[in-house]
Amino acid sequence: ERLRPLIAGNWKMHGTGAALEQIARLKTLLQEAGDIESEVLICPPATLLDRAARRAQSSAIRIGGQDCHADPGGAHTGDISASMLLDAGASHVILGHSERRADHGETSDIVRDKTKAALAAGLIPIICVGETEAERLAGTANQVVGEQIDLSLPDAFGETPIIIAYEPVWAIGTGRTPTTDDIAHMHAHMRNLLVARFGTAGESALLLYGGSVKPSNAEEILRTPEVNGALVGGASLLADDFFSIIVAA
Ligand code: G2H
Repeated sequence: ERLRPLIAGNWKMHGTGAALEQIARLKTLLQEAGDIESEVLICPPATLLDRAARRAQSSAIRIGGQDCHADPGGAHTGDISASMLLDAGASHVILGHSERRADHGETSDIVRDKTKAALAAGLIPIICVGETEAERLAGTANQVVGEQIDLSLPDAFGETPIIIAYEPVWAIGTGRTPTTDDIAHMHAHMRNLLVARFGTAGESALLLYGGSVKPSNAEEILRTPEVNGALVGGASLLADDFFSIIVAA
């Protein structure tokens, strides 16, 4: 049985109020298209969450955060808790993106704590993993991603679906992508690890690919075995580009 694909847009640190027009445009495109198989998610900057959620109302577009704190509240200036994201209209949260791991020193242990916090608040976490170019060249990509999965995931997800995004660091925002063979191998490796640890929840886990997904390569990537969707950065900023990736799934 084919898992329902998830196409998630990660706006990163892009967008002020004017960018909400892209959500309105996407809403129109989706309405005109009628039945779309994929689930559609947009993760705007935190400042836009509430307005984005309002714009997305009565459409199939869901809204997510890009990070949350591991604690439910407290003296953490500048941070945002999982329940705050939920309150602002988010259903999902991206965790452990390589930019967070690099810019903010997020280790897999921290990502696991954040994942627990997201689950406790009722958010669906999207946990990011991926090797650097040096690790790929050294032949350790499988081991690195395996360790990230082992450590970044808590032991129980309850009823919440497990969603992992495989984002090779060297493919992010560079226009370079792995071959579909390389993606298929890594996704099969991740599937095996998840099934071994979580059983049927691992079988139904959504394995997204991320890193320079764009309209011109989306179809090929999205029909690669064990790819259940995409996490899209740059190409999610314009509704028309993002829409063509959505319909390619
Ligand atoms: C990878 C991806 C979205 P881009 O980070 O998370 O970004 O599609 O711009 O490579």
